[in-house]
Amino acid sequence: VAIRLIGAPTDVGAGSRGASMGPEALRVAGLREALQALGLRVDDQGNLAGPANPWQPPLDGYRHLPEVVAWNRAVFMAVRDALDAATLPVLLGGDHSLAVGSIGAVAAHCRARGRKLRVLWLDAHADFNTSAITPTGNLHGMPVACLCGHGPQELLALSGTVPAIAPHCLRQIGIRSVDAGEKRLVHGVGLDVFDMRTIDELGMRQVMDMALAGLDDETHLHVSFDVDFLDPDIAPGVATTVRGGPSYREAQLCMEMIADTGLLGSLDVMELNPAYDVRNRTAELAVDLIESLFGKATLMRA
Ligand code: DIR
Ligand code: MN
Ligand code: MN
Ligand code: MN
Repeated sequence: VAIRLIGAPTDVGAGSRGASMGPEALRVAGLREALQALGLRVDDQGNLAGPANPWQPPLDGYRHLPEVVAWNRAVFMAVRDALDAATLPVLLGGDHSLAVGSIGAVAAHCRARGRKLRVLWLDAHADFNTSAITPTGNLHGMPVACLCGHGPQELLALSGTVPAIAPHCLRQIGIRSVDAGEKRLVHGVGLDVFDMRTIDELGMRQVMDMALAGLDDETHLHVSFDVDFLDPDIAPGVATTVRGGPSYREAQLCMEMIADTGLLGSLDVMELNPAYDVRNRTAELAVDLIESLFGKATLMRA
C-alpha cells in the first residue's frame, strides 16, 4: 500500500508558535526517502492551506476555535481522500488539535466499511480537556475529548457521527501530565490509559501486548503520535516537554510491536516544533521511529 504524506503546517491549536514548521522539518530529516528505502511507495501531496495564527486569548474557553475548525476541515477531507484512494495517510502536524479531523476521517472510513478501529494515542498528555475545565483554552489539549463527543459542535460534527469514536477504541500510552479536571473526565469515560508508572512497572513490552490485544484482520489501526510522548532528553523539539518519557529503546520497541501487527492503516505525527529543536535532531529521531513503525528491523523476521 502506498503512503501519502499530508502536511498541515499550523499551530493554531497550541499554546506556543512553531509546530507549523513541523512538516518541513520532517521532510528535511528525510522522511520520504527513509520510507522509500524500506521499499514503500510514498507520495508527498505537499501542505494543506488554512488560516494564519491570529494569536488571540481564549473566547468562551477556546483559543482560535474558528481557525482550528477550518484546519480540521482541510485535514478531514485530505485524510478521507487518502483512505478513499486506498493509500495510507500520514499526517504531518501541526498541533495535535488536528487529530480531530484526521481520526474523524478514519472513523468515518471504518464505519462505511464495517471495519473495527483501534487508536493508539502516544502522548505525554491525555488531551481530554473541555472548555469548562481547560487551564489554557488550547484546543491541542482537547482532541480526545472532542472525538469522544465532548467539545464544540463545529468540531464534533466533522466526522458525521457524534461521538466519532467510542472511548473503548482508544489506548493511551506514555501519559504523565493530566490536568485536575481532566483526570476526573478520563476516569469517568473509562479511558484505557497506560501511564508512565504502568510502563515503569510492567515494561513497554507488556504494555504494548495489552494495548494491542484483541486486534484482528478487520481492525484498522491508527497511531496518533504526539512527539512529546518521548523523553525530552532525546526529543527537545516540542513546546510542551514533560520529563520522564519513554527512552529511545522503549520508543523503538513500541513502534516495532505496532509494526508487527501488520495492521497500521493511518498515522499522525504531531507537535514537532523546530523552534525548540536542536539541529533538527527531534525530527531525525521521529523519522527513525517512523521507520520502525513501518517495519524497519535489524534482522529479517522469522
Ligand atoms: C494541557 C497541555 N493539558 C492543556 N496539553 C497538551 O493545555 O490542555 N500539550 N496537549 O501538548
Ligand atoms: Mn502532548
Ligand atoms: Mn482502511
Ligand atoms: Mn497531544
